[in-house]
Amino acid sequence: MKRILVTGGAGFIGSNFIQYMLETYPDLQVINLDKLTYAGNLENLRAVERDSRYSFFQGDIADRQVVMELLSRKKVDAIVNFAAETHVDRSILRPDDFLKTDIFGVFALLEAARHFSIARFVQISTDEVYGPIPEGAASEASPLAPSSPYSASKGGADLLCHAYFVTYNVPVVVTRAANNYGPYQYPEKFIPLFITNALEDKPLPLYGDGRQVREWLYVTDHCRAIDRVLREGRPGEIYNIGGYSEEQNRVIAETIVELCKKSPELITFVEDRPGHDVRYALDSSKIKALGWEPRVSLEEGLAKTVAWYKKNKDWWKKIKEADFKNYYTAQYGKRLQKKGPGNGGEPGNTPSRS
Ligand code: NAD
Ligand code: TDX
Repeated sequence: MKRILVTGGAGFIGSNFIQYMLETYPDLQVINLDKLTYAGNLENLRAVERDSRYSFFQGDIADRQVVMELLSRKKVDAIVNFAAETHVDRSILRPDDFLKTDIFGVFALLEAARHFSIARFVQISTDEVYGPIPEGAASEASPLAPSSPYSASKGGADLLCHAYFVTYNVPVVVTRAANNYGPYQYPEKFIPLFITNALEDKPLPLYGDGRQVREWLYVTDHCRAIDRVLREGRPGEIYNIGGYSEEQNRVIAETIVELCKKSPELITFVEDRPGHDVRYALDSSKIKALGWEPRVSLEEGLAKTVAWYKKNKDWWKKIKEADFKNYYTAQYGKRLQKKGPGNGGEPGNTPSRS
C-alpha cells in the first residue's frame, strides 16, 4: 500500500491514526480530506504538517464533486473514512448534519470508490449501532438497534457499505469500535469534558444515576486495529474492536477527580440523556483472531490521558473559550441549574463505587 486517503483526519481518532501510520510506515503517503467542522483541528497534526509524505485538503465528503475531483487527481490504494458528526448529545439537539455526513457522505465516498476501483475501503463505525447490550456482548452478527440519530446514521452507513460490497463488489470493510479516549479528543466527550472541567474546578455533569457502562479503548490501540483491518481484513466483513475494559461512568468520574487531585464533590448528577444506552459491550474475538489485542489498560490509559490534558492546556482552553461555550450552555445550562434525579437536591451526594 503506497498511498491512502484518510477522511476526517483532523479529528480525534483520524489525527492519531495519521500520526501512527506515518510513524509506522516510512514509505506511506497520506492524503487527509477534512471539512474542518467545529471538531476538526489542524493543530492535532502539527507533528506531521511539514512531512512531505502528508498532504491536506479541506472539503466535504458529502460533496460528490469534491471527492471525485480529488480522487481523479490523486490515485490512492485505500480510503479510510473517519469523517462524521460524532457527538450523541449534539445529534439529539440537531440531527440534520448527522444524516448528511454520516449517511450521504459515506454514499459519496462509496460511489467514488466504485468509480475509481479503489482496492480497499475501511468504514470506521461504532459499537453504538447495536444499541444497548444489558448482558453479554454484541458480535458482528448481532442485530442493529441504534438509539440516537447519531447511531442510526452510522448504522445506515454500515448497511450501505454492505450493499456496495454485495451489489458492486466494492471491497469494503467495516470496523465497529468501543468508546475511544486519549490525546486530542474534543472536550465535549465524557472523559475529556470531565478532565478539563475538573482541572478548571467546574462541575462534572454526570447523566442519570451514572451507572451506565461503556467499554473503553485507548486511541492508539484503535489505530493499531484499523491498520490491521486495512491490511488483513476480508472485504465484506465487519470487525468489532473492543478495549476489554468495561466500567460504569460514575467510577470513571471518580477516577478522574482522583487523578486530577480534586474533590469528588465536583461530580454533579444531572438530568439523563434521552434514550441513554445503559451498556455497550463487544465480542472482539474476530479481530483478536487477526492477531490484534489492546495493550493499554484503562488504568494506564486514564493516567496518560489526564497527564496529556494537564500538559496541553492551551490546546483545550482555546476550544473551550470559543464556540464551545454556546454548545455547553445549550446542553448543560438548565441541567446544572436543576440538578438531576440522582442528586435529589441533597448536598454532597457524591457517587460511591458500591
Ligand atoms: P471527531 O468528531 O473528533 O472528528 C470528526 C472529524 O470529521 C473532524 O475532523 C471533522 O472536521 C470531520 N468531518 C465532519 N464532517 C465532515 C464532512 N462532511 N466532510 C469531511 N470531514 C468532516 O470524531 P472522532 O471521535 O475522531 O471519530 C472518528 C470516527 O470514529 C467517526 O466516524 C466516529 O463515528 C467513529 N467512532 C468514534 C468513537 C469515539 O469514541 N470517539 C468510537 C467508535 C467509532
Ligand atoms: O456530560 C456527560 N455526562 C455523562 O454522564 C457526557 C458528555 C457523557 N456522559 C455519559 C454518557 C455516556 O454513557 O458518559 C458516557 C460516554 O458519553 P460520550 O462521551 O458522549 O460517548 P457515547 O455517547 O458513549 O458515544 C461515544 O462512543 C461511541 C462517541 O461519542 C461516539 O462517537 C462513538 O461512536
